[in-house]
Amino acid sequence: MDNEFYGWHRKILWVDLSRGKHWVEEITPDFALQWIGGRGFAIRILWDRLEPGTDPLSPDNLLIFAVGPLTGLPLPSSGKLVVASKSPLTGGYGDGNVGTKASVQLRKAGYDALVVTGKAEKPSYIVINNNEVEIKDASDLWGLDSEELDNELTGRYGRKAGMLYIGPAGENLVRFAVVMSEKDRAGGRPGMGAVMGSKNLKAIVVVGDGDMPSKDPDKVREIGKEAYSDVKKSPNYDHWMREGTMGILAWCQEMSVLPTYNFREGVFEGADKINGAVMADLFKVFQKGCPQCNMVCGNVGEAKEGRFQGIKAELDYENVGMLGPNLGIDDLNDIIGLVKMADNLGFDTISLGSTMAFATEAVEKGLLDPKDLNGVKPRWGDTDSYVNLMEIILKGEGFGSILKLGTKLAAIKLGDGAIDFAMQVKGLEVSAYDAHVAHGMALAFGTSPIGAHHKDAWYIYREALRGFDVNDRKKVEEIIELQRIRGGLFETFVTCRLPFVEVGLNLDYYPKLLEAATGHYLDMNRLFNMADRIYDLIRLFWVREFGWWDRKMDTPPMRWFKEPLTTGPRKGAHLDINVYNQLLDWYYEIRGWDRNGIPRKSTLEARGLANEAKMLEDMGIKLTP
Ligand code: PTT
Ligand code: SF4
Repeated sequence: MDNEFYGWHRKILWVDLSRGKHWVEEITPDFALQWIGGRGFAIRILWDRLEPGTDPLSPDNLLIFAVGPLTGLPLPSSGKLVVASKSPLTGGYGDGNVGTKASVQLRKAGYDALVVTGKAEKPSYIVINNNEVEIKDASDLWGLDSEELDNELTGRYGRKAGMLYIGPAGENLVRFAVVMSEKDRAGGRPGMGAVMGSKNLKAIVVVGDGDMPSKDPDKVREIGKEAYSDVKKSPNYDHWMREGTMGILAWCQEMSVLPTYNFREGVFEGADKINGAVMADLFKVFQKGCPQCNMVCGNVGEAKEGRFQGIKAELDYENVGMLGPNLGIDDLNDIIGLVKMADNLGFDTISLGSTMAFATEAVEKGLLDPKDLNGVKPRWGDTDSYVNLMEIILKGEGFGSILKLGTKLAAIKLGDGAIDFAMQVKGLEVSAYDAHVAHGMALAFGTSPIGAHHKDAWYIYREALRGFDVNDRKKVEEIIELQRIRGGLFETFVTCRLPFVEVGLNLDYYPKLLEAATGHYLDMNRLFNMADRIYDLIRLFWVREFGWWDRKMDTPPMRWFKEPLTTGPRKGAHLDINVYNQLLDWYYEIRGWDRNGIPRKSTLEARGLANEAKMLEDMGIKLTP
């Protein structure tokens, strides 16, 4: 069987920064076929190799970069990579997805994944040049921002080199620091940048010259070519190329789901000044994208006036939503400046926007004294106050030392009901969709395997089409289906999901491409089963870390239940806890989990996770049969 095994290098590169050593571990064909790559590899490695209870910022935590069997191949939008770790923001499983040359270079260098453990004695960076691996001194790079660092490393290693790095936020262990690449690609919202910083690891540079293994490269090229052509034929293609993810902002306003003033409202009075059309007409100066993509969506806008005049930044919807309306800012010139600061410093824009909005409201309500923010008084729409607040969070000054831990811990520290307006689930801040009107999207946030991210099930669009007020079992089935496709298939094959989501690329391409690349055809049933196995194992990981679980952990912030919208066409709307609980019951039932959200023993056995079930029982965690 081994000789006929294609599609994977079957090699995982381990680097131990404490001991200054590296080695390669081989994975078996069974491992590859069961877990495919990306998120599948990541959770399996974390489950097997991370000691339960490890402090996420200790040397023992593992930082994993994993590609998949389709990554880097000549097919739509395949230049992606998953970064994963035990999260310092949530205490559970965390991951993110970065579009970067580093994904392709890692494959060409001959690896399916890189796992970093230990902590370097002094600031360091790793250089991987095919099978040569060096740990180098990064004392002169420490403190550089993303732009400076990228320029410096490009000067040293050339444009071909793939790079992953952290900004000062990662160095300062801000719990929502991301891993950056190519100046403005970002991944690992649940603090993967802080994990990198805790290891004294400033950057990873990868250069590869080898082949990417495929069973039938001609077939991959042929199917890939057809898929590229379908992408371009999509009726939405031209609009997508013009506005990218920003195209959704006007729709969010229309639907009352645009996060406004810390998710108090779903419509923003300044929305018309910052939407996709305005971005494309008045601010866009060029667009860029990830490797192998023919629908590039990195729209770079330039500030035309004001304090940030001449600054350029990539304008994705989430960045604009969270650093615009959610802070009451209606000027794209200012938003560009804030996004650029976040990219350069290496903050996650979503959690940053949410944390600054939380602080604004806490000050407004008298729960937080500006004196504890070094005199900075954050105010809706006041960009200068947010520039200053960002610095305070970065440096951990005053209450900034708590805000840098994210909204959940900050709310616990403040008490007095602050947790109701800390817009997070499991500790990860909600992405840029207000869910006052949307029980389905609320459930998607509640059950996302990393905390409140939209990546696994961006259900809001489908939910609007079906009707926000139809809260039936089918809604839950659709959410789970999306989780299987987006969180399962795309995060393990490791390609961008946007060809499927935004221009409607037929999903049938993916099993066919997998077969051409690996020689194994997995139909949708088998793929969904694989996705469910991953979801189960991720949930077990959380339960193992926490030692308990209950449905509150899968419930979105109380603001959406208790405080109706006060403006816009859906004025008065709010979530209903009984409706939410019914949806959650159905969700658990369909997944084969018990009423507390813990996978049943029978479910785990059916998925080949009997040993993992036994481990939990040995730890004293009772599983329902
Ligand atoms: C993703 C999250 C998102 S989701 C956005 S914008 W989006 C934010 N982008 C940030 C940024 O930029 N700078 C910054 N400092 N922080 C940021 N945090 C936010 O991170 C991204 C694209 C986008 S743009 C999306 S939806 C899709 N996400 C994919 C995914 O998750 N999986 C997948 N297989 N394909 C995807 N394709 C799309 O990729 P996280 P990127 Mg990102 C400036 O990282 O942790 O997953 O959070 O990766 O290379 O920047 O591409 O409207
Ligand atoms: Fe990257 Fe956008 Fe292309 Fe996806 S669609 S690969 S995020 S440029």
